[in-house]
Amino acid sequence: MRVVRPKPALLKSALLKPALLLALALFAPLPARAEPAPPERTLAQVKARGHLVCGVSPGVAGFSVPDGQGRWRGLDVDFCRALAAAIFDDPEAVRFIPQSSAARFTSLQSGEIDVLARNTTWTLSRDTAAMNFPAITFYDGQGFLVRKSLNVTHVKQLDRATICLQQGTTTELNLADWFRTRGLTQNVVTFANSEQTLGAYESGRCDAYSTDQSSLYGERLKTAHPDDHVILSEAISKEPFAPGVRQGDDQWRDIVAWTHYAMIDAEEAGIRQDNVEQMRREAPSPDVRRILGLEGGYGERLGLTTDWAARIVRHVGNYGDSFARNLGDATPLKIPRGLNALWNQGGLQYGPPIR
Ligand SMILES: N[C@@H](CCC(=O)N[C@@H](CS)C(=O)NCC(=O)O)C(=O)O
Repeated sequence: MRVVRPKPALLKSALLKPALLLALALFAPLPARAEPAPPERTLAQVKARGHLVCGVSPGVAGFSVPDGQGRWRGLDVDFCRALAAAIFDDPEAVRFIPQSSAARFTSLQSGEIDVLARNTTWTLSRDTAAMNFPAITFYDGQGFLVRKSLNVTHVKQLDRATICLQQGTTTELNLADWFRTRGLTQNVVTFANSEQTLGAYESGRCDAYSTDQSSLYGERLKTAHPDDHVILSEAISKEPFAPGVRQGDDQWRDIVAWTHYAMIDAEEAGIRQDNVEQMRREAPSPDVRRILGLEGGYGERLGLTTDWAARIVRHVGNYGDSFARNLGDATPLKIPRGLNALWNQGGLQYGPPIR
């Protein structure tokens, strides 16, 4: 509330006019109102608990999926481990809670999870629904998986086709918009999870399976005969994936944002998981020194330690390390860097400076 103080001239005349004086008394500056309750301090809660609680997808290859030993793996999983590394110097200090598409936002709101790292698209309606999206960790778009035998190469050839997709996602509205604006007809069948959606597609119930292109790489490999299916090259939407946090905790929002930027900036500066110790010893440039905490107290400004970013790269790697390990050419998925290349290599991944 803005407090309006009476001007001196007005005060003077008020002394002469008791009625005005009374009015002024009534509108006199109120005692300062109680400050709003301090925002929830997620970092303090995480530290007190001794581990991070991270909401992830139940099973999207390359992003978050338990391996044969039950160990969670993927780009989103690495992001949570990077946060745990920055906070605890321990990438294992994190508990993963699988989240369905429909329940993920409620889990964040209720405080069940500290952060949602789950192939989740940043949209205005989600951003204004009591959550924030601190940084884009993966740029994607909505795609289509179809049988090669259909001989479809463009999405518009799916006019009147039956398309399987998942409830509680951005997919349904994108599809309706795209088909309607082109005067095309779509028959949509929706399912509660990706297992059911893929099952329906494989059984022939639908002509196409539509979701984020990055998910379709893994879904295709789950089919009995991956070579019988193709992912169309066209994307019909923008799907910027970002971790989600609750509104009202700027410190936590900063930590989540800068964990991603530290991984991007480290890649740009040539600091990798396999050379981070050598980089710390040799500290070849001011940029490297600042990122690795040899110069300036940037980690402390986040409520972390000086070596927060060094911890991230040592335990998890830079963004390129994580991308290569989970999605790149050395993995079965072979997802191109594309829009997720660094900004100076033709992509969109751009970390603000650590300084
Ligand atoms: N990026 C989209 C879609 C995210 C999404 O939920 N995708 C599904 C389809 S692959 C998924 O992750 N399913 C995992 C599951 O049900 O196990 C969004 O944020 O709405």
